[in-house]
Amino acid sequence: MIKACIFDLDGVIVDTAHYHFLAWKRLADELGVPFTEVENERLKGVSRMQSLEILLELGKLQLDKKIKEMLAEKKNTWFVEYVNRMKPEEIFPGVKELITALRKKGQKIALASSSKNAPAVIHLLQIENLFDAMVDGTMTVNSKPDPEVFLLAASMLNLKPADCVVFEDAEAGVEAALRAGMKCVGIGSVQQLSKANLVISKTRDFPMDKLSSL
Ligand code: B16
Ligand code: MG
Repeated sequence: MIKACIFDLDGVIVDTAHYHFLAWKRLADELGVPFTEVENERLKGVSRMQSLEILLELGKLQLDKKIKEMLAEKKNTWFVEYVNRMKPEEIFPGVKELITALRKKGQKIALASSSKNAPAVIHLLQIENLFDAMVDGTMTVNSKPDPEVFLLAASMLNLKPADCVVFEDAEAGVEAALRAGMKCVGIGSVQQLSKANLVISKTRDFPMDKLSSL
């Protein structure tokens, strides 16, 4: 029986995925790396440094560790600039209502994000009180598609993986959820997220009556 709903942040609760894309695109342009929304799909859900590695691979660039750290930091500074302009109203429509309704049904709610900026984003959106547990990129060693972030969320809720369903917009995140032994609702296109148990185009479209039959 599903007892907890675990939410990814970027692309599921708020469109920070777009701000990640804008910041990576800016860096890619500086480096002369061809980069569009298509290539960006590979970066979703993946840690900052791994995302940079993918970008460098696309541009066939090999750089030393110090330069890579500087570039990752630069991208993050831009991302933080975009995010700091965000208003609480930028939360995806219907998400607060969905989480509140799930809580009323007795579901535990957790956040499980690869982002080290997740606590700041949650604070900006003023939604800390919606979560029983929060896991972010500072608390894990391995990022999605590794299941670590979701397993940690389940253990913080004192629940078994099989009791949890994950809401994810990234292919790497869907893989991580399934590897954790959890159910997964994909947010986005069926083509990209075909491995999920159910795919919906927007988080607010989740049919709550499907919770028990995922
Ligand atoms: P940061 P999520 C992920 O967040 C993003 O999808 C991914 O694009 C980003 O690279 C990663 O966080 C790390 O973010 O640079 O802020 O630590 O989708 O798992 O909520
Ligand atoms: Mg995401």
